[in-house]
Amino acid sequence: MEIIDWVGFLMPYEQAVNELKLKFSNLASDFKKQAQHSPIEHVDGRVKRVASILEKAHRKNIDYAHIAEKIEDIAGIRIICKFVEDIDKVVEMLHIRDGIDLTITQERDYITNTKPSGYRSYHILITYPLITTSGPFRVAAEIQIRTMSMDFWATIEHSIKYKYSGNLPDDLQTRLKNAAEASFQLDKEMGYIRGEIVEAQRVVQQRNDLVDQILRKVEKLHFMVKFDKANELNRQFMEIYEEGNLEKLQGFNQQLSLMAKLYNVQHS
Ligand code: 0O2
Repeated sequence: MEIIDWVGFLMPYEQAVNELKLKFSNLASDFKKQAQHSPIEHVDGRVKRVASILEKAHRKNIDYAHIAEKIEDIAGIRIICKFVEDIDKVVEMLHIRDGIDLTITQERDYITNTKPSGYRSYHILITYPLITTSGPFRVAAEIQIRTMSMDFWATIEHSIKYKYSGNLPDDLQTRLKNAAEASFQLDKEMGYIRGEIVEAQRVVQQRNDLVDQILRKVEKLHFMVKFDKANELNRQFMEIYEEGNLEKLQGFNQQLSLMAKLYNVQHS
């Protein structure tokens, strides 16, 4: 049997995981910077461990020479969302990228078609182009899109299944099924109050941004023009902040902008 150079074999997959993770994380930051709800909560990625690749090859009767073509989830990206609705948005965004910086080869909707185990997640299989030292190259990758609740369940179930090598005792299987149902109900309930949650997040984000802007301006006024009333501004800020009135904070921020203009202080 031919010896596989695993380090060299896995290198392009690592590159693909790193690039894809960065792309989707940047997308999430863009939404947040524009004070919009990001359908992407966070992004994880991993290259399958050699032991898991060998186990899968053995389970599916795949010859070692065909591992690269037949095992399509050696590179894996996981996009975690808050709401089920966000999953549709992420899928839509991936469709837009299809043929641009990735190519979709297959989709598996385990949300509509929940697996008998109770597993829910949306899988998109892709090929991803890489430029390596030996030239252009396409690697297969699997993107799993799921809510936090689906992810929690899947992670727990995966480790339990691993511990029992797939042969779960009946009572454990029943409990996991119940937990899958609870996870489904949680997603449903959160979906009903999605609007409220998104609005609350927007207000918190807006308040945090305002506080950052105000403190930056006070700091600049203090250090750049030795503004002797900086302490007084800080006191006023704390008073308004503790009152928790967003409009007053906005007004105070505008007042500081005028002051900064008057003293010719550049601020971002
Ligand atoms: P790992 O360790 O996460 O990489 P199939 O063709 O259906 O027999 P295949 O090719 O594995 O199987 O595809 P499938 O079913 O879409 O599964 C791909 C991955 O989805 C799995 O990879 C798991 O990560 C996840 N998954 C699928 N079913 C379940 C499930 O019932 N429970 C949990 N927790 N995860 C699941 P691996 O290689 O199995 O595992």
